[in-house]
This record gives sequence, C-alpha cells and structure tokens, in this order.
Amino acid sequence: STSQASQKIESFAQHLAQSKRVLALLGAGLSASSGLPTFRGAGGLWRTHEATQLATPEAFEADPGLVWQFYSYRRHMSLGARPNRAHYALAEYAKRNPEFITLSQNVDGLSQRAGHPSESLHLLHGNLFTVKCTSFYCGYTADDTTDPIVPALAIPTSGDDPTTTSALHARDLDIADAAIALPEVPLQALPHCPKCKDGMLRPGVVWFGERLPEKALQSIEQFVADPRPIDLIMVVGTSARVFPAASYVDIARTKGARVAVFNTDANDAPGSGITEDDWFFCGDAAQYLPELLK
Ligand code: BJW
Repeated sequence: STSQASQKIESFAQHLAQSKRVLALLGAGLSASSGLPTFRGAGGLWRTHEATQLATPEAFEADPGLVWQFYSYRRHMSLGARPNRAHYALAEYAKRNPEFITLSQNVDGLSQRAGHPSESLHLLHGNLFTVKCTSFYCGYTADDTTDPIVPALAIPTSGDDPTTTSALHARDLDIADAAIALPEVPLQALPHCPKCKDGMLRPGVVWFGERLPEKALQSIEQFVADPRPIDLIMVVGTSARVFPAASYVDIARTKGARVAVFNTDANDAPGSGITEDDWFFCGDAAQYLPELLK
C-alpha cells in the first residue's frame, strides 16, 4: 500500500541520515535507463552472442575481430548515452559524505561523467575507455575515448544512428542486428600498441578469470579492515552473480551494514538473500535513488 511504501522510504531516510560509513555496489541496471543494455536477461544478447561469452580472454584469443567489434559498439553506445538521475544522485551524495565509497562494476564511464569524485569511485571491472597492450613484456596502457578507435572499427549504420537522435535504442544499430552480416576486420586493422609496435591492444576491462585491479581491491580491503562498523550498503542494478564483486554485500553485512537493494527484478536479491532489516526498492534505480538520496 502507499503508506507501507512511504514508511519504507521514511525508515531508509532515517537510517541514511545516521549513516557514516557507506558502500554502494553498482551494476549495469544503473545505466539501463540511460539506454545501455545489461548483461543478463533481455539485454544480454549481442547479435547471436551472450555478452558474458564475449567477455573472456578465450573469446578474444579465438576471434579478436569479433570481440573488438563488440567493444567498439559498447564504446560508441556509452559515449552517446548520458548519465541519468541516479548517477547524479550518487555523485552528489559522494561529495557530501567523504566516508562513502562506491564499488562500480560498470565500465561505461557514466558515473565519472556525472561528476562522481574519482577518489571514492573504484572501478572493479575496469573501463571501456582504457586500452592495454596484450604483449606480456610491454605493459603499455592508456586512456582512449576516440570513436571509432581505429577506422576499421567504425560502427556501420544504414538508418538513424540512435546515439545521435533523441530515442536511444541500442538494438537499432546495424552492428547489433544479427540479420546484417558483420564486416570482416583483418587482424592488422585492429588497434595495435604504439609503444612496442608489436602487440595488439585490448580493452582495459576485466574479463572472466582475470584479477580485479589491485588498487581497487586494496582500497576496499582498507575500508573493510577499519575497526568501525559499516552502516549501510546500497546494491544498485546488479544481479550480484559475479565474484568477487557480489561478495562485498555479505562482507559489509558481517561488519554490521544494513542492505538496501535497488533493482527492477524482485528475484535479484544479492548473496544470502533479503532479511527483515533490509530494504528492497523494486523499480528503476533512476527513479528511486534521486528521491532517497535527496
Ligand atoms: C535494474 C534496472 C533498472 C535492470 N533499475 N535495476 C566464486 C564462486 C564462483 C565463481 C567465481 C568465484 N570467484 C571468482 C569466480 C569466477 C568469476 C565469476 O564470478 N563467475 C560467476 C559467473 C560465477 N569471476 C571472475 O572471473 C572475476 N575474477 C576473479 O575472480 O579473479 C580471481 C580469480 C581468477 C581465476 C580463478 C579464480 C579467481 C572477474 C569477473 C569479471 C566480470 N567481467 C564482466 C565483463 C566486464 C567487461 C565488459 O563490460 O564487457 O563484468 S562480466 C559482466 O558481469 C560485467 C559486469 O560488471 C558483471 C556484473 O553484471 P551486472 O552489472 O550485475 O549486470 P547484470 O546484467 O547481471 O544485472 C543487471 C541487473 O540490473 C539485473 O538484476 C536487473 O534486474 C537490474 N536492472 N534495469 C534497477 N532500471
């Protein structure tokens, strides 16, 4: 009922007002209302491929042209998208509370573009807009927001490019349409390392089986190791199925944190499930967060 809903909002607001040490775990659902597809569920298919099947070192090894086209499309979509009200609400809250840290699984750059302070934003799965040399001995890494990153990875469009019109529908792009053949991209036309002039570049994201960035892991460890309790963890738009990211919910719990989940799917409760003391705000994070973080 309406009064139950407002009671829930009220009890969360009260707890937030008393909270000092706060965590947020962010996932692809945060950017869903900016028009970016998620990984699992309806949005998780790119052409005939599961997004999670392409996000592996094995897929890149087997077909770097296919995987680069997937990431070129994701870079193009992300650059064309705008941060939504939830990105801004979290960024503003981060500026107000210096004891708030954000663990983002997102690689789309929207939190940064909403002005989220970089010192409290930890990118667990890297960033679409960094590149790394695949040559073991080279170590080259750089920021790169050019679109396309190389001419051969330009995003072909026949009709309206949704990123340049008001309606943003990822699957309207030809490159996302399995009925339209992907152009063959010769290996030598893929991005190569300007430093060693030998290795191929790869997106600076974390694929399955790869370690998360050491700096992010250390910051979280430090936050958790602090003897003071954690007051709250907000779990926003994530299916919480990917580790170690998902494990931070139960880690925060053991340090006393209450859990607030923001998800459109009532079944996507993180970790050990939802308790009486938790809040589950079932709906669009871009609707709820601006209201609750006011
Ligand atoms: C809305 C909404 C709206 C929609 N409002 N909500 C322990 C147990 C078992 C396995 C492992 C384990 N530890 C490690 C593993 C292996 C593996 C793993 O977790 N596998 C699981 C699948 C079981 N983990 C790893 O390999 C990690 N590395 C690692 O652990 O290294 C150490 C190690 C190495 C070797 C051996 C052992 C240990 C690395 C994980 C890297 C994940 N990478 C990806 C791709 C990044 C690059 C890219 O973007 O392409 O990260 S996979 C993909 O999933 C991406 C995401 O960040 C991540 C999480 O997805 P997310 O964000 O939750 O999205 P969805 O789509 O799943 O959910 C969206 C949610 O939003 C849904 O709930 C919707 O309902 C909701 N929603 N609209 C609010 N408007």
